[in-house]
Amino acid sequence: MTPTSPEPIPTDQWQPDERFVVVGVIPSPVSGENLRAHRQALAEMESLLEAARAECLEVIEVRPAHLHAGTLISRIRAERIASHAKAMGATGLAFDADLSPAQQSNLERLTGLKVTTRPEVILDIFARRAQTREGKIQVELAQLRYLLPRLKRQWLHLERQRGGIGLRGPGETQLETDRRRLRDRIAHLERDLERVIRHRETQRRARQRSQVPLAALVGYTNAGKSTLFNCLTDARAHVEDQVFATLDPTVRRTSLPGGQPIVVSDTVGFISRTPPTLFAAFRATLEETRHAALIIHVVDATSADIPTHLATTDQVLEDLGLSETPLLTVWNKVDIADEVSSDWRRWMWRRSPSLAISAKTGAGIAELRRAMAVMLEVRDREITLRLPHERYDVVARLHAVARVVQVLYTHDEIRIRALVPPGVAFEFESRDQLTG
Ligand SMILES: Nc1nc2c(ncn2[C@@H]2O[C@H](COP(=O)(O)OP(=O)(O)OP(=O)(O)O)[C@@H](O)[C@H]2O)c(=O)[nH]1
Ligand SMILES: [Mg+2]
Repeated sequence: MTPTSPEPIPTDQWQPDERFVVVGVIPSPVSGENLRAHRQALAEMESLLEAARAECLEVIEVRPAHLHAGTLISRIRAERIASHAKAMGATGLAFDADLSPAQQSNLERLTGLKVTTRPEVILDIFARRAQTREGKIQVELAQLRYLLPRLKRQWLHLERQRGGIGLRGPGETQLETDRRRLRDRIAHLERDLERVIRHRETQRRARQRSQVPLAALVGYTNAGKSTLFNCLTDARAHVEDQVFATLDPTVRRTSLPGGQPIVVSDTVGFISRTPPTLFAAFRATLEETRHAALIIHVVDATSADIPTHLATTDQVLEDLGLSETPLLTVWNKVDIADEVSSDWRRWMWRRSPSLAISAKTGAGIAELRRAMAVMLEVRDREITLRLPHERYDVVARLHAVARVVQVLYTHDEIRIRALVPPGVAFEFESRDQLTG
């Protein structure tokens, strides 16, 4: 325990009336496929701003012949964009690029406008949406880690807001004090987070002991994970036509055809080019997923950039060490998909096993539940029991529901080894533990 817990540090929350011009930097030469992905990311930047309750006035594409170390795009270009943006009444420029702290502060100084980036916008949305204690700690941690190398710029911000004229940084001493405060707060939050994670781990172990397998819903943001979660579990998780509607993980128990109990989890959606600090923070949230018996990758069949959506989720799963977990891809929103494009069909054939569903209308859900049951069944658990001869009923039951690998009748007991489907494993669990 720390004797005094460092005060929360106010991060740079946006004002409700911020208006941005989005600047997309597309390094040339660019191929057709690449250009499409860039444009899709730019459109996504608009949804991100909207989710952050800011307005997007215009999107400007810049294709610099070469990148400038100090300002990414040329100073002249930056100045021109700034005067255009100011004429439109913009309060800032939102770069769909990962600006270094130096580039960001140089551009702010040069343009006299607030300059923000994709990671900052995502962090802001997360800060607004986090509900649980864990979510809040994680977001604050990610914000502070992002802020640390940008402290000087932040300070300049405040100075300008106060109407200060100087473009000087704070005195070294002030900066050092601020940095120390930030580091103290980060250390404090890390300890807090560790406690919360330990608690969650205990809950998870309890569930694992009860042998109920977990099916984790994962996928790109806005794919329909929460809608499907509700559909599968009769729950009322928050659904919204917006990126990052869900931040905090939810789990709920339900059963599959055949009566097998399972736990389904709904988690935060993924997005391409997630800020690394944010991903590190949300790893813990996805920790749950690491113990899944089955992963259900939900894909929005109406997406204009299916390859990026697939690749983003595949990459996150790989980073989490989940490449070996059984995976079922479900193509959602098929009730409207073909009106948009039939592209999804082409992609669907390449991924097996795949299913087409509509979480909204319920089409394909019965098939999905059956597929889940089948896929979970293949994950049998090996148990070894030692039974007194009079419990031949247990042996008979094992023969009926499991695959018996070996039976040994000794003088005073029956030793039996069997592969039991998770759905019925709980029946034998206490005996398995007794025999250790
Ligand atoms: N037409 C149609 N719309 C759907 C379907 N499934 C979900 N949607 C809509 O898609 C939007 C996003 O749905 P959510 O369930 O919030 O998506 P999510 O994947 O949980 O999103 P995040 O939590 O933001 O990552 C909502 O407007 C849903 O109503 C579907 O099968 N058909
Ligand atoms: Mg959701």
